[in-house]
Amino acid sequence: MSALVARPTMEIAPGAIHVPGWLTLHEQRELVAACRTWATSPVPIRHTRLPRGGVMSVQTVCIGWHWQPYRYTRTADDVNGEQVAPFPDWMVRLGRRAVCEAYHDQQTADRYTPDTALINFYDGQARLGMHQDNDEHSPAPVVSLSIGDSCVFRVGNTQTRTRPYTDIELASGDLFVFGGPSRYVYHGVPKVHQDTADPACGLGSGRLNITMRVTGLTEPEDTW
Ligand code: MD6
Ligand code: FE
Repeated sequence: MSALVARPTMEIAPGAIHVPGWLTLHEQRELVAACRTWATSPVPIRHTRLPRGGVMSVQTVCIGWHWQPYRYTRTADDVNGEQVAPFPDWMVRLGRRAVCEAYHDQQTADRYTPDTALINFYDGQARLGMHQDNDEHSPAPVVSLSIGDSCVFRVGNTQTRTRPYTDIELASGDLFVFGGPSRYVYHGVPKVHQDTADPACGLGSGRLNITMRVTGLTEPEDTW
């Protein structure tokens, strides 16, 4: 949807850059198609189990490495034990383009080599509590792409999961990059605005978010 009022690129906090409408509708549809495939196999999308027994309201499937709270593994041991789908080269290139767009620094972009992505699906009721992304062993930026219904994205601070924070809207096609001094800020998704997406994005309902990361991990074989 072309907005009546243009939403400019904004640095929400140092190193936290929001680029509205970065993905074309064509790119959004291609990403949705890829995510639909990853959502079925080799590891089906599901509500991640939390250490204290609950489940997340968001549904997640991973590529490259499988994430569970506090750890990354190659196999989805809490789902079906299968090795997750490989992280494709085209997504590495997309991640580099995103970092270049956010920081206008070709060298930083060229060095950026994400090796995992968490693909989150939100139905109308799903939420994501305030958290830090600190299970990665690398301080490289996290690249976030949103498709489908818009949401409130809460960008906090590195010290506490409470105020001060800034609420922004992430809409279909938006890019958000978390790096530098903002790499470890608390953030969350307190609300999804149902039925706000342009159906041309490829998603009938709900919200899709893809976050690319650098795990900083290597295969056990690599350490020999
Ligand atoms: C989401 N994203 O937007 C969840 N993490 O649905 C995240 O948790 C996130 O968007 C780190 C950086 C950007 C993000
Ligand atoms: Fe996160």
